[in-house]
Amino acid sequence: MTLWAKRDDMIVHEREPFNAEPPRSVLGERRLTPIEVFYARNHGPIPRIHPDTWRLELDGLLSAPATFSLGRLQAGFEHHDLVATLQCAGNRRAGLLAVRDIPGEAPWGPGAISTARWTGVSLADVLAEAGLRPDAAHIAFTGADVSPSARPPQPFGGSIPVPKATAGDVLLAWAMNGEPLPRVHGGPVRLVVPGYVGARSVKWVHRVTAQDRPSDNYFQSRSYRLLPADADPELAAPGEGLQLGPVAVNGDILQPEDGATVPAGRTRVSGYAYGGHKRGIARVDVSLDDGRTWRQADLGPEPGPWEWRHWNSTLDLPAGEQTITARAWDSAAASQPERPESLWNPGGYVNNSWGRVHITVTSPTGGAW
Ligand SMILES: Nc1nc2c(c(=O)[nH]1)N[C@H]1C(S)=C(S)[C@@H](COP(=O)(O)O)O[C@H]1N2
Ligand SMILES: [Mo]
Repeated sequence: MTLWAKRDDMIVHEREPFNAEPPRSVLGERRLTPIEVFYARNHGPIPRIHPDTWRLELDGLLSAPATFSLGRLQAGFEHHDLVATLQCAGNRRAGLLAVRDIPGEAPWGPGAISTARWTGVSLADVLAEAGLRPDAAHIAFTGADVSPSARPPQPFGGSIPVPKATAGDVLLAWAMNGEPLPRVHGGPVRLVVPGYVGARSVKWVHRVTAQDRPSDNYFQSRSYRLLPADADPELAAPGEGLQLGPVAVNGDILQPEDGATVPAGRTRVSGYAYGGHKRGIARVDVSLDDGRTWRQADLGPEPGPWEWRHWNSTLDLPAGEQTITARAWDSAAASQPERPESLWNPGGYVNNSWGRVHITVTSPTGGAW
């Protein structure tokens, strides 16, 4: 155990603020990601808030603004369990960095995605009690952490449109995989916005505001937006570009590890695929000739609506330098784009290009004895 009770094989991009992802091999093992290897993405110092003193303020376009303690929240509303995948918009940024530099952004591999069972109350229920007014179009969240990387420095925040906030699947969550929500993951209480980029699942949430426009928080209006490839992020006006919300199909290979040396012959290849917002995973294909020919992988059991899906295939690997490629198809028959070159953007977000690992396959006779 090292930082924040994470396993010591985590790939730590930054210690302060703490940013870390699990290695590929760890993610493929199960449906729920154990907390000790769940990726962590932070933009500032992690606040310490006692559950007894935590309060949630609801304000803005509401007929009955209110303040909730954790006890009142837990006593006042029905509890829900939801298995949901969280994926950072920067997941797999390393593939974009290989195309062109993205100054100041961490080179996340394919591990900025994890899945947990979250327990909490439905944001829709809480908003209904607070009397959401018809002129409210967005629900904004504010966290208790102050990010020095924001300009100007400010608490982390963001917003989601009212239809998503009131759909019933967004949780104010206090538990993760059956344990009290750990501090590093937003404890005592965080948002879980399934199907949206991780940035909207605001941790250490203490304020929920109903308003007529998206949040003007730095992390909504400046960061976590998709700018065109030729835009200058310093010059682009706040709110310009596509503010990231719903996630599209993505996936990658988890086994074998990129750069691994494996013996020739039958080898198990496995990975994850995530359909994103309201889409399931319908098929996964794997290729040994960078997409000229494909074969279908075996899909894991049909998951819940907000979960990733694991897949595997056994490939007969010939000796030599090999590239294994994988692409997922979602339930709307959309698939992952072929190359990161076609996706490059100044923030290095949403790289959902084909999964690729380069490996060395040794022939049985070429062994080192
Ligand atoms: N208050 C707050 N909430 C936050 C963040 C943050 O830095 N501060 N990071 C966001 C981002 S970008 C992601 S991807 C997820 C990561 O959640 P995790 O650290 O529990 O994996 O939290 C989101 N919520
Ligand atoms: Mo993120």
